[in-house]
Amino acid sequence: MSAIEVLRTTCPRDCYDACGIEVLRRDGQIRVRGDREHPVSRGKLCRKCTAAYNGVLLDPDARLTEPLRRSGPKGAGAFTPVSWDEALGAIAERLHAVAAAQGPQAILNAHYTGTLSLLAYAFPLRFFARLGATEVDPDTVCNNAGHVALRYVYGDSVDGFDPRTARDSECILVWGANPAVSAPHQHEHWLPESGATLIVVDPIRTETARAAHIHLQPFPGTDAALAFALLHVAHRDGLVDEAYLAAHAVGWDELLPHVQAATPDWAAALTGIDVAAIERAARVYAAGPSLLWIGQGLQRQPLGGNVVRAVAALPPATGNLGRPGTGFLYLNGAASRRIDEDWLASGAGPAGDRPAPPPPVSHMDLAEVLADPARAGALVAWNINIAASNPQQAQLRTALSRDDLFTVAIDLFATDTTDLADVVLPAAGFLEFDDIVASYFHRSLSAQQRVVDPPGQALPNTEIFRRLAAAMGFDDPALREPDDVVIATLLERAGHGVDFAQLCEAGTIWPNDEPEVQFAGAAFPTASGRIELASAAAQADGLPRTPLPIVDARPAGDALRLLTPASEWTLNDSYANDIKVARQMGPPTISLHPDEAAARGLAAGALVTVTGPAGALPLTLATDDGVPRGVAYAPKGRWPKREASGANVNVLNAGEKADMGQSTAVHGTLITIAPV
Ligand SMILES: Nc1nc2c(c(=O)[nH]1)N[C@H]1C(S)=C(S)[C@@H](COP(=O)(O)OP(=O)(O)OC[C@H]3O[C@@H](n4cnc5c(=O)[nH]c(N)nc54)[C@H](O)[C@@H]3O)O[C@H]1N2
Ligand SMILES: Nc1nc2c(c(=O)[nH]1)N[C@H]1C(S)=C(S)[C@@H](COP(=O)(O)OP(=O)(O)OC[C@H]3O[C@@H](n4cnc5c(=O)[nH]c(N)nc54)[C@H](O)[C@@H]3O)O[C@H]1N2
Ligand code: SF4
Ligand SMILES: [Mo]
Repeated sequence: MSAIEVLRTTCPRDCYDACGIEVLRRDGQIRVRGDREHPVSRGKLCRKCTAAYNGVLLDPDARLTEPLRRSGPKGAGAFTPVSWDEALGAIAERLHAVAAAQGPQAILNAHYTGTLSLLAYAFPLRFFARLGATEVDPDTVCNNAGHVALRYVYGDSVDGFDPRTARDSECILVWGANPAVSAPHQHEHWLPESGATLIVVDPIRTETARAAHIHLQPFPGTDAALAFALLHVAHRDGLVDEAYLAAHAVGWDELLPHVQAATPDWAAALTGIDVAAIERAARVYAAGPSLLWIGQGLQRQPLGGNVVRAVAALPPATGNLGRPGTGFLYLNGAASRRIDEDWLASGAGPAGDRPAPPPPVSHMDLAEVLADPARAGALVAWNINIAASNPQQAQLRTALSRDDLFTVAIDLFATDTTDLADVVLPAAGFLEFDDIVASYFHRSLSAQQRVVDPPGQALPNTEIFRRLAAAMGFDDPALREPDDVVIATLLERAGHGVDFAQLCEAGTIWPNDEPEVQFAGAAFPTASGRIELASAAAQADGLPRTPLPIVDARPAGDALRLLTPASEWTLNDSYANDIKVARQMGPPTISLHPDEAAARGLAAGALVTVTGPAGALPLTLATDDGVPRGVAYAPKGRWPKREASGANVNVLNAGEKADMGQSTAVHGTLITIAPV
């Protein structure tokens, strides 16, 4: 037997952590574990990835290993293996035919974050830009309302605090994020080791909330009232940084009347949080230095954009911006590590030399658009499992079953989405190709290394789209650039003085030795060059000039507000097909407060029918006193085809939009529950 090699790579999933991974390899067999020297993973991956990366990901029987063509009715799961040439030839022929008959905008490009590694995520977009396809705006299924809101206020949503600055923080306010599940290493290490007072705002008493010094538990969709009340206390108690506002913000005068009206008593009545807790949290946060983590769960609400604008007023108003230990984070984009994402996604120079793409479509409208032959002749779904993660699950299935819709699906596994496709292409997993990972929390840059061969004929996204471009007769050099050249160019442009071999050796680098201070230069890319607490841009878009102290109405009658956030055991919809993960997940449940269940005559363990605006779903009732009255909790991430009902929680979700960015308001879903 040969010696064991130890190789470094990085988890590229849609997760804040971007863990460093150690791969032990001998005779072509590998075992995956956390990199002990990596400051984030510290020798331990999350439990779901430990299972899946040593389980279903390496299981050739579970993986797609060859291109497939449908050989039975849509959705029946009957496919015949074909060669890459035949599959790509068939795709090229149909895409050309749709483009000729209807125009290329009738070809839809649906993609998201199955992998966030830079090339596999973005290089294929060069192909779609050349084609002139309609993009299904990726962030509309996740976090676009928050992006739009933060751009109104700061001109930028992807330039967050550097987490290392927490060493100078006295308080960390986590607002509508649940790192115990969605960023497990930040929950386990970063938060407690900061030594800061931890304030968590979450309607659910999550593990993150349990670990907090102060847990504020608002009714979902009432956070703007809380934000205004915190500003009220800060203002009343002389904790507003008038000098910072005068120098760097516009619109505080317009906000102030709302702030003065938003007493803690008023907010307590709307949010359900008691006055003393509001007062205490306001003083601790305002005293600072404080960090604000704006979670993605926070803005998946009917008024989610307004909520984020209101919350985003806290850092400048209290002087918690522009000095060590302060700032806010929604996401840290790769540009903060000088990665040229525009070039990666287009291969071209500045945006000016490209033809304008057709207007994007929201994921909230995808089912409707796909049902319309005039608008949708073909769909390419890659890096996403729309039949599990999108709203209007039943309507989407019907649309995907249209005989005259040509669907290509690209994945590692046979998902609900690939089952409904005409051509299925097998994608390589992250252990099987080289790439770069840029965490969206840490300001680090990491290598993703090929440590094992892909199963069968699977190929990375990049190579699939290079070959498809060739099959289509597109000969633009940008569509043919090999991965090693793209990687080298990205690293060279970033100018951190490392090439890919050096990055692989290091695993992860932090381009700056010292934490950067967010907005240290107080240069805000808004129209005024300042923080816009009142925004003419928002007004021009038909929105209020300032955030408003408004909340969602409480559900009427016996309706409950359903929250379906991240699940501990899946990463979005991934890993539900891993045997160990599936065992841990158990049957699908919906949790209510014990008093809520009792008031409805429902006992834990009962089978209930949950009815939402788009459909109904049988679930097992559970009770949890961390869930408030009037709210139900059922995490996302199950595969419809693995459920007895053939559906998951998105069968309930009608695709209601938030107030900004055509984005999802999934946590605004109202349901009723009845015994089966
Ligand atoms: N009810 C409800 N629904 C939600 C949400 C919610 O909170 N509640 N959250 C929403 C959010 S935040 C998001 S981000 C979406 C996520 O929804 P999705 O993007 O659909 O979920 P993922 O599981 O991240 O990835 C989808 C697929 O990508 C595949 N994949 C992984 N790596 C690769 C690769 O290298 N190449 C290719 N071609 N495929 C790959 C995986 O196998 C997986 O099947 O779901 C949304 N849906
Ligand atoms: N294990 C695991 N990790 C993941 C994912 C996963 O599916 N599983 N998904 C990844 C993806 S795609 C994303 S976008 C991130 C998301 O990760 P986070 O940013 O943590 O967001 P969510 O988990 O969607 O929701 C966080 C919290 O928001 C709360 N919430 C819901 N409504 C409200 C409200 O009205 N007000 C307030 N204050 N809180 C509210 C929910 O109760 C939940 O606990 O996680 C990533 N990490
Ligand atoms: S999903 Fe997140 S926590 Fe799990 S291994 Fe990947 S980066 Fe780490
Ligand atoms: Mo997401």
